[in-house]
Amino acid sequence: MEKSTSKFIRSFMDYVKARDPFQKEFHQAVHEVVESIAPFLLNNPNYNQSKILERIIEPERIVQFRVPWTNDKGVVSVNRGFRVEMNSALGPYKGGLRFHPTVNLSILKFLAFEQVFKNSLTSLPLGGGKGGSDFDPKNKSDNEVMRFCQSFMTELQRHIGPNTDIPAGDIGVGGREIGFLFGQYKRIRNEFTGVLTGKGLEWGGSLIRPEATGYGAVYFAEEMMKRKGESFDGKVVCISGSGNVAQFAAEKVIQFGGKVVTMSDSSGFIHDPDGIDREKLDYVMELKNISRGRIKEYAERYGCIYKVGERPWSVKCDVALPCATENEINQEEATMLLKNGCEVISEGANMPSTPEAVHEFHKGRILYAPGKAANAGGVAVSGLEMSQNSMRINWTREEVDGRLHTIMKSIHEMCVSYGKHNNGWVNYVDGANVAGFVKVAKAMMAQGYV
Ligand code: NDP
Ligand code: 2IT
Repeated sequence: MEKSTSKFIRSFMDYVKARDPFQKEFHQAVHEVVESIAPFLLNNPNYNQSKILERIIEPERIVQFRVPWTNDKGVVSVNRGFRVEMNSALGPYKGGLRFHPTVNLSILKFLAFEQVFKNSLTSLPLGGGKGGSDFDPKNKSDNEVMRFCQSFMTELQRHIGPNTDIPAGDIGVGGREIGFLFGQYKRIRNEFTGVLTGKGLEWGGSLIRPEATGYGAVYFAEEMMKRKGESFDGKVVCISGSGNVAQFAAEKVIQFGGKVVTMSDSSGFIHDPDGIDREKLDYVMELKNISRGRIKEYAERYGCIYKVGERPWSVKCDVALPCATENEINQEEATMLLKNGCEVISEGANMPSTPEAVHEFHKGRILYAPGKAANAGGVAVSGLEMSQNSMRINWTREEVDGRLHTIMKSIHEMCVSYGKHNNGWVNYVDGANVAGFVKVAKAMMAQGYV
């Protein structure tokens, strides 16, 4: 990297850190994007003159609110609710809600920032946002979750709308939570609109939305492999997580002839060398979505290995699909993956690899797709759900899946065209960041200093 470029990055990061010294995850996400786009900005001084970077890292609006609720025993708790409305240059704010005890402004700003570029890559008219709460849905009854969601939406409803800000799910927010949130929005506003995505099929949801993120991450990996004349057929695949994204990533890998050998949750991972087949995956789906149990129970049922408190990256594989959470692959684990022959990483989760891990993947010249490209299928189908809601029609499964597949292929092409080096190797991080950024930046320039 040229000296002037690294100086530019350093001085900008000093500015970001000085403003919000404790937002580590946000710094990490910003640094990755700025590293990719610095050469472009230095070549296009008009963007710098209009302070495009300073503007793009500053949320247009953040709302934070109190969420009081009572548990089944009548005990009162108070959680924090947030919505970060990051950027509306390309469309209304769009992005998920996360319910997890680790939720804070740093996490939500990093996620909202990533969402802006991800949504831009989908080529759909979507701005970027993210929200959530430090509420932990684990070990809560359905009624407790309902009361929490109702209290959360009682405040959030005044800030969102089908043409303003359209939340969806993320960690801890699935079909059950979206249902409770939607019910409360409708009750207060007296409107049946597409204000949330990930809705149930009978009440405005889209086919393939539950599958979209996991399928999309696998479609993206397939595109990367195709460029090398490879496919999923016969490949050994490690997946982390066992929630929405992990489950449908596993489903698509199985359909493509790959063998999924691991899944995990925050307590540990299972290693099933025989492969998680359709029947075993149905069991995982039942376990996680209905009985809401732990992945350990899989090992007890099928008699395979369970490692307490560990992540699956020590298991030998050809493809790794991190589908749990941020910073879940560190440098040491990245080195281990490479040493064991892993050649493809497609991120279902948001920012699951630390910067040091990404550095190892790049050094190893393997096929590495960052979350904002690889997991864009989820929000893409959310965009398709919004279109169907506006038109008041429902597309078939094949129609939506076909569109999802086309969008993932197109994101892959954009990454290649912006990230290809002279020797043919593709830096998908640079590709995704530059392709995603340029469109947002151009729109912001056209819309004046807002
Ligand atoms: P879920 O809540 O359905 O599942 C999350 C999974 O990850 C669970 O298995 C959970 O285990 C595990 N997990 C969560 N936090 C941690 C942690 N700190 N350490 C270890 N494991 C953890 O969420 P999703 O599947 O929807 O989301 C997974 C990832 O994908 C997130 O990074 C999310 O931002 C990203 N994503 C999701 C999209 C979507 O459409 N849902 C779209 C794009 C990205 P446990 O049950 O023990 O908590
Ligand atoms: O991180 C993400 O892209 C999501 N959680 C999905 C967002 C959405 O609006 O569907």
